[in-house]
Amino acid sequence: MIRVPAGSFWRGSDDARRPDEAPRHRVQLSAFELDETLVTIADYRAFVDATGHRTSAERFGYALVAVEGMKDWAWQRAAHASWRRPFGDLMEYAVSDDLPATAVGHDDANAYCHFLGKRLPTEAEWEYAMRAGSSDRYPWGPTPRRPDGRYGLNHWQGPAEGEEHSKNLLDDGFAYLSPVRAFPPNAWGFYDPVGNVWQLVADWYAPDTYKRAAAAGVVVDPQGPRFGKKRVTRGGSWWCSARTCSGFGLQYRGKNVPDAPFNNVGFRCARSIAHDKP
Ligand SMILES: [Ca+2]
Repeated sequence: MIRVPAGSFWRGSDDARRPDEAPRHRVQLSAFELDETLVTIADYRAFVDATGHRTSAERFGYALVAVEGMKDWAWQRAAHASWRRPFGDLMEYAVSDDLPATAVGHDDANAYCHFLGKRLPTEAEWEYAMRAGSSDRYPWGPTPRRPDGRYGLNHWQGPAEGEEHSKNLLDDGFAYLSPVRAFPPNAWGFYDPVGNVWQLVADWYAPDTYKRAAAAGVVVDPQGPRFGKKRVTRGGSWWCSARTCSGFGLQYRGKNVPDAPFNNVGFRCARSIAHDKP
């Protein structure tokens, strides 16, 4: 894990394209620790071997899966898909231990973190750590390409507009999931700060979270609303393309039904540090 010292950052934007990203406000955080990579298939297997945990996908008998050639938003129920086999019976797919564990619901992620004495990061902790000081859409700047011209995150590069997902041009090197250290880390050492998989965080989603926080002045260690129907996901995934999904990046607030097992959703764990208040 990487220790993130207490600090503060500006969250949201006054001219955001989406209302739930406004307004800009100051967030102050206590120190915490956070996994430097996404939880991998090997990590999750060790947890399941020790506890016998069954994920929501395993109880349902399917996970929600997207594949090349599929229409946008036409996610399919792939039989026998789970963290062990992210595409289930829908597609032959070579699984390796260093891919992120996917097709897990919020409870499945929580159970893993708690087993290790950890927890999911809050939405604010996630953004602070993934930004690593950046105020741009990506940790390295305003576009998906890093200053060296290479793509900095695993997302989807498709052909012409309107048929984005008909073919994966593979410009970033990966059709689907990528190993958790495949792309360079951000300035604080966190891998996959954006892209590869959406990342589950602790908070319930509400469209007015930022408005409430801003009304309180400087908000300290925000936890999000006490209740909700969907949980926040952040960062964007391998399925996000330039035109069909504006979600990949540091600002977009995704949301999922808690037990929905998508094969483009994963997580990393955090741990509180008792001292060192902001
Ligand atoms: Ca890709």
